[in-house]
Amino acid sequence: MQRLIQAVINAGHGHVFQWWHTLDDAGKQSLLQQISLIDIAYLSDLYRSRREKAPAPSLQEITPAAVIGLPKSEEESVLHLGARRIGEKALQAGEVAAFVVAGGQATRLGVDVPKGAMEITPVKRKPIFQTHAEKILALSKRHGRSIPFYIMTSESNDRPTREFFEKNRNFGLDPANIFYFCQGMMPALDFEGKLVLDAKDHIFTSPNGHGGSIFALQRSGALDDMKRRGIKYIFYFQVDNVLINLADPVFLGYHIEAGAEMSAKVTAKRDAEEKVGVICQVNGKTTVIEYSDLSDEQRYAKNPDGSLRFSAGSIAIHVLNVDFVERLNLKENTLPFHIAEKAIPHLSSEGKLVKPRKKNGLKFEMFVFDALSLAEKTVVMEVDRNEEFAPVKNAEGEDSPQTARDLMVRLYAKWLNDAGAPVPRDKQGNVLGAIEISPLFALDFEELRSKLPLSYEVRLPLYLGP
Ligand code: UD2
Repeated sequence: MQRLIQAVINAGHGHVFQWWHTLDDAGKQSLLQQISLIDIAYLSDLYRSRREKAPAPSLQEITPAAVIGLPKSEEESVLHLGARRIGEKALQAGEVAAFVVAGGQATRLGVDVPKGAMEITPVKRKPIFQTHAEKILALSKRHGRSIPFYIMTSESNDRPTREFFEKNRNFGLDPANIFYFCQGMMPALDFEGKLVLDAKDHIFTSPNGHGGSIFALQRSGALDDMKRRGIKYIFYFQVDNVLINLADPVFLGYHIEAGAEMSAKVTAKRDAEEKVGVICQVNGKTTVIEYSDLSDEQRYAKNPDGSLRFSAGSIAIHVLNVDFVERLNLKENTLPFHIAEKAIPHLSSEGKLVKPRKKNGLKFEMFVFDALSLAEKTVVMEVDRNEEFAPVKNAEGEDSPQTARDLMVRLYAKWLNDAGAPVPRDKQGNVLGAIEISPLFALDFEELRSKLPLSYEVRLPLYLGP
C-alpha cells in the first residue's frame, strides 16, 4: 500500500490523498483500489502529447472513399438484390448479432434516464430501446433465427438500463439473448495534467468513448459468447438513431461478399457544414475525419459538377467481424485517444463538489471508426438519410426528439403513399397528424405493402401494430 501511495506521489498526483486523514477504512480501500487500476504513466504520455496532434492530411493526401452508391440503374438494383440474398443467408444461419453502444452520458439531451429509455415514437411514445427491440423481434421472426442483442452501457447508466428492460419485460425479447456489459472508464486530467477528485475517496472518470467497445466486447466475455453462438458479424449502431435499419441484409451482404473486416454506412452530407465525420481514403486506408478536423479547403472542396468532394458523412453504422475485433484486442492501445476540453466536476478546497460551467480539464475518448483504417478490407455503402438516420442528440432544435418524430412520420407516410394509401396532407405537403408503424407490423415498405388491405383509408393519428 505504502509503495503504491509513494508511486502516485512521485508521479505528481499526491493531491489525491488530500482527504486521506478523513476517510474510513472502506474509503481508503476504495481510493487505493481505483488508483491501482489507473495507468498513470500512460495518462502522463497522453497529456504530454496533447498538442502533438499529427497534422491533418492535406487536400492532396486525401481522396474520396470508394462508395457503393444508392442504386440508380437496373444493373445496380440487381447487385443490391444479390447482396441482400447473401445478408439474408447470414441472418438465417444465425451469424449476425445486434450491438448497440449506449454508454454515452446524453449530456446535450440533459435527461437523467438512459437515452434509450426516452419516450420517442410519434403515437404510442414508445421508448427508443423498444423500437430497437421490436426490430430485433421482427427480424428474428422473419429469418427464423434469434438475433442476440449486445448492449454496451457505462458505469452510470448500466443499472438503470438493465432495470428498464426488466421492468418492461425485455420488450418481448428472451433475456437469454440479451447481453449487457459496461464499457471502460478513463480518468480526466485538469489543465495542469493532474488527476481530479470528485469525492474525497474517488477520482473523476468518464466513459472511454464508443471505441472502448472494441475492448469491452472482449473483456466482458461478449466476444466469447458470440463465438459460442456461431456469430461472425457484429451489426454496430448507436442508441440514438431511431430510424436504424437494423441488421440491414444489403449492407451485411456487400460486407460479406467483399470479404471485408469492417464496413461503414454513409449518407450524402446535407451541406458542407453538417457536423458528421467524413469517410475518405488517406494513404490508401479508409479513414473517418471528424468534422472539426477538416480544413475549410477540404470541407468546401467541390467536384466539377458542383457537388461536395468529401460528402460521405459517417452515420456511425458498422459491420465488424468477430475475428477482426479479436485481432484488435491482441495488442494494447490499438486505437488512439482523442482529447477534448470539458467541464470536469471537482472538489472545492472545503471538500464540496463543484460542477463548473467552464471547461477546466481534459477528457480522453476512443472512437470506433478509427478501427476502419486497421481493417484489411472495408466496404462503404451509401443509404438514403430519410430512410435510415434520425439521431436524437439535443433536447430541442436540430437532431432532437421532435425532429426524430417528424422523420418517422414522414417515412411512414411515404411508405403508405407508395403502397397506395394516400395520407392527408396540407398544401405544403406536411402530414396532418401522427403516424406510427411498429416493426412488428411491418419492418419495411415491402412488408407494409404486402399487409395493407386494398383501398386502405388512412385516418390520423394512425398506429399500425402487431
Ligand atoms: C457521432 C459521430 C459523428 C456522426 C454522429 C451520427 C463521433 C465522435 N462522432 O457524433 O461523426 O457519425 O455520431 O449520429 O463519434 N457512446 C458510448 N460511449 C461513450 C461515448 C459515446 O457508448 O463513451 C455512444 C453514445 O451512447 C451514442 C454514440 O456513442 O449512442 C454517439 O455518441 P455521441 O452522441 O457523443 O456522438 P456525436 O453526436 O458526437
